[in-house]
Amino acid sequence: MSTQIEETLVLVKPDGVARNLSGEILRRIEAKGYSLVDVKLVEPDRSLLVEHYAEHEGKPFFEPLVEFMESGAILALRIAGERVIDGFRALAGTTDPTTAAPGTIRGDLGRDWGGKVQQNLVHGSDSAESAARELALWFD
Ligand code: IDP
Ligand code: MG
Repeated sequence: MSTQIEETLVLVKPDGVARNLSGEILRRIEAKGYSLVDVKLVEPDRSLLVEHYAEHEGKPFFEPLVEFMESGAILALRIAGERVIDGFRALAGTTDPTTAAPGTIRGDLGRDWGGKVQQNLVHGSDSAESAARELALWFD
């Protein structure tokens, strides 16, 4: 079995930064054994967010999602480790924070707050292709 080191993009979304959970989220990533390669606090242009979420364009939650992502600072992380792409998705938990499993970032720290969009604290790339595309968008 290959032990190739992967990299993935993690975003602490505006709800996570505003709730001062960046440190807790970083703690979980480091405790799992992944390493931090690069990090920056950003307030991205709308065009970057539209590009980032291109696969969801046209869906009913697309516009509220982009507005939510524009609502405050985002902490972008480039992290590395063996199988980190799947590993971080497991740490994050499933998309809906109300029903995400306890023990995960979304399950322990998130819930629905009555907004129009799921404020689920983090983004993680979902495949090697997405990771390459998204890291280029946010870091290059
Ligand atoms: P993921 O972040 O778990 O990969 P995606 O399906 O890629 O989930 O959706 C991107 C983001 O869009 C989610 O993290 C969440 O913030 C939001 N979202 C996804 N599905 C819905 C929905 O049905 N209603 C509202 N917001 C949603
Ligand atoms: Mg996704």
